[in-house]
Amino acid sequence: MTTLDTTLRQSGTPPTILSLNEQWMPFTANRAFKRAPRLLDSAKGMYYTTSDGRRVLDGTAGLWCVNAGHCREEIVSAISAQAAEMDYAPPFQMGHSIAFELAYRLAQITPSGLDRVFYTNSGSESVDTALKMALAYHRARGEAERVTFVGRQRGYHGVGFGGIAVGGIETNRRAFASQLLPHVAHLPHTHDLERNAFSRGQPRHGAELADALEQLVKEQGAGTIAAVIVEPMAGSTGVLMPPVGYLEKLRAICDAHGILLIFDEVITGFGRLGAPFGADKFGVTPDMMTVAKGLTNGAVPMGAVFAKSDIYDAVVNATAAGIEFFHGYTYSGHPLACAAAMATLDIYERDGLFERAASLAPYWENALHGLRGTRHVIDVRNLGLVAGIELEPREGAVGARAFETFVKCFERGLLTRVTGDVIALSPPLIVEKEEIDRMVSILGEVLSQVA
Ligand code: PXG
Ligand code: PLP
Repeated sequence: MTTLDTTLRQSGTPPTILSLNEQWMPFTANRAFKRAPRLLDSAKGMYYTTSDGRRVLDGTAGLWCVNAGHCREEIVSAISAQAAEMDYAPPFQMGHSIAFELAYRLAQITPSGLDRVFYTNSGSESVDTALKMALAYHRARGEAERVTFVGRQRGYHGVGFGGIAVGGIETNRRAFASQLLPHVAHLPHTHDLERNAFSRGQPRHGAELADALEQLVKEQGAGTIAAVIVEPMAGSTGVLMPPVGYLEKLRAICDAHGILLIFDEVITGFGRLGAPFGADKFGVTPDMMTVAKGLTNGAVPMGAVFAKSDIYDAVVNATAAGIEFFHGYTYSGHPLACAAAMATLDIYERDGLFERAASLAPYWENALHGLRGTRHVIDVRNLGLVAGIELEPREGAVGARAFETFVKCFERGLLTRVTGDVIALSPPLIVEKEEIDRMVSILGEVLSQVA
């Protein structure tokens, strides 16, 4: 049995022997972790404190979600006040005011037309919900034969069966490949180191990759395709920026053939790119948008789908009476999540955090591109307050070098995130220039030391 002596705890709680055996950890090398755990105990602003009392600079906003920084007083007290006022309310055939109030507020900041809000509890649930909405929409309009979903190679859309079917990360699909959705196609990914390495912002080459959608339409017939789902900037797969003109092209092809365009903005939503949403940053408006993470600053799980009112109207008006959309979650619009989201939106607005991200972006870009020339680095890409640093893989051990870098950075007080041989950075939008410099210098030192 794996045990952990926590006598080093600083919090004053009595020393206990904590077992690591029972929790089956998500997306984690369970055995290696339990041999050498990395444990976080508390968080404030830009920093975590580890179980052995070290401060760690949060270079990843938790997991791309704590955009306003950790443990903000306003969010903490909003959650606690709501818990005392009304802990839970059933969302089916019943309503409560804060859920409507939040939806109204969200509709004010979403791109024009995306003003219908459906609540979920995660990005994965948002994706499944949006895919179902696409089918319901076409059925409602008498086009029930539009069933195919088009995703993209290397796409990440969470871990529901819908999300892994349209997703394009092979390791997430392989063990489940025998039971995925039957009508799915994938566009090529847009990663092109040969032409685009060390691009600042959107890369110049690759808009033509969107033509694969036109080709699919030719092969399958437009009348069979329900929706295209893409991340406007692909995060989880290793930070892939959309080439200039690419998203515009996808939008035009979808428009020409009556195909819905879904942007999965679970990472890009709520200021990450220096604009409210990726749609704003890139000037391309989808028909639906999936969000989660930054919606509540990560403080309470919550996701949502934003849909154009035409989609809502078509689905709702197609039913003579009764329930129009047979879908929903026990915790859709959970009062604590709504309270957290309202307080989060207050902070984003009052502190101008989306604008702050935009104004820091040039500094961020210069600092990160300072890693060009550092050992192992074969690409640096950036947009808003996101960066991907791609390393030359070690021969025969894809991902090993980046994982070692992650562990060493953590030991030196910097939290990073790694997928394959890409190190991703996405700090809270409250980050200071001095902290950006520190991230880059820790990362640079570690890279010059790892084999
Ligand atoms: N869509 C996108 C675009 C995401 O980035 C999800 C859906 C799923 O959300 P939930 O809340 O179900 O996890 C995500 C989540 C990483 C990493 O390491 C990224 C995510 C999740 C976990 C790890 O980059 N994104
Ligand atoms: N499984 C069972 C047995 C349930 O009763 C429910 C909800 O009532 C669910 C799963 C779905 O749970 P959720 O609504 O939290 O997604």
